[in-house]
Amino acid sequence: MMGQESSDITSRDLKPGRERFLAEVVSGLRKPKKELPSKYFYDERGSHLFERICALDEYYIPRTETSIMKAHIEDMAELIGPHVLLIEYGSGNCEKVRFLLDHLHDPVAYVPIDICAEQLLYVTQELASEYPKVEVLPVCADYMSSFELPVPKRSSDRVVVYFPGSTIGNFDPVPAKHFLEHVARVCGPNGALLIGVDLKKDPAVLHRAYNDKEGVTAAFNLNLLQRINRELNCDFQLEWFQHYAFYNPWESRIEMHLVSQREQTVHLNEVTISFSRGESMWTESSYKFNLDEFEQVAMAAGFKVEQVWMDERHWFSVQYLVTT
Ligand code: AVJ
Repeated sequence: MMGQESSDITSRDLKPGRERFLAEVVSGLRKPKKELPSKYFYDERGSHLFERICALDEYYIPRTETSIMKAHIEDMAELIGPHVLLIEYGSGNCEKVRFLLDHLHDPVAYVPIDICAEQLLYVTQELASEYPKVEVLPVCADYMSSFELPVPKRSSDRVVVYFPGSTIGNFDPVPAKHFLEHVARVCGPNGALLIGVDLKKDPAVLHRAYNDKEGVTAAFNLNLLQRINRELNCDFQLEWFQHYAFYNPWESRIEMHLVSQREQTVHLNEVTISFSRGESMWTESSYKFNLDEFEQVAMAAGFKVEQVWMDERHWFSVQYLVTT
C-alpha cells in the first residue's frame, strides 16, 4: 500500500524549457558585460557538484547553518507552531528539511520546490515513505514563477516557507525584494519564513569558500558551459575559460566569473558571440549581509524579523520572519 501511495507522487512541472533557457543565455551574452543566469547551474551534474561543495572544509555555510539549527531547533519548532504547511524553495536533496520535519509539531504537508526535476522526483518519493504522516507535494519550478499552492488533504494552521543556505544571496537587491514579496504573498497573513542569511565577515574566509583547493567550485562554474553546449548545442571550449571568484566589498558580494583565456568565438545556433582575451562572463553573485541591512530588505517586503539565531563567530544567521 505504501508503495502505491508514493508512486502517486507527480511533480507539477513548471520548469523553464529549452526555448527560455536559450533566450536567457543569448540575452545575457549580448550584454556589454556578459552574464549567464546562475539558476542553470543545477542540472544533474551541477547538483552533484554542489553537494560536493557543501562537503568542503572551506565552504563554511552548510556546517555553520546546521550547527545553528541543532542548537535552536526546539525554539524554532515552538515559534513555528503545530499543523503547518511547509514550503521549501530550492529543496535540492531535501537533506536539511528532514531535521526540521523531525522536530515540527505534527506538520500537515511539505511542498518542495526545485528546478532540477530528476532530483526532485527521486528524493521526494523517498521522503514521502519516510514521513508517512506528512503529505509530500513536489513542485518543479523556478523560484519566481507563480504557481498554485497544492492543497493538502488535512487543513493547515499556517503556511511556513523554509529557505535555507543563504540562497537569498544569489539575488541582486531589487529581485531579492521581489522574491521576498512573492514569498510573503505565498504564505499569506499569519505566515512565516525561516531563512538562512549569510553574514559579512573577513574577505579572506569568503575568498577561500569560493576558491577551494580541490577546484570543485571551479568545476561547478564550468559545468554551466558544458550544460549549455549539450542542451543548447553550443561550442564553448571549456579549456579556454577559467573560474574566477572574488569578494567585492563595495557591493558586499562574492562574484563568480568565467574568464576567456584568449580571443575566441562561440556559436549558439545561428548566433555568434565573440570574446576578447580576459573578457568575463558573470555567472553568479552571492551577497553577504549585516543584520540591519537584511532587516531593511525584509521589512520592505512585508516581513517583520521575529527572531535571529547565529553561531558564535556570527558568520551565519537563521532568521524567523513573520508577515506583517
Ligand atoms: C547555494 C547560492 C547559497 O552562493 O554560496 C556555492 C552557491 N556557488 N559555491 C552560494 C554556490 C558557489 C551558493 N548558494
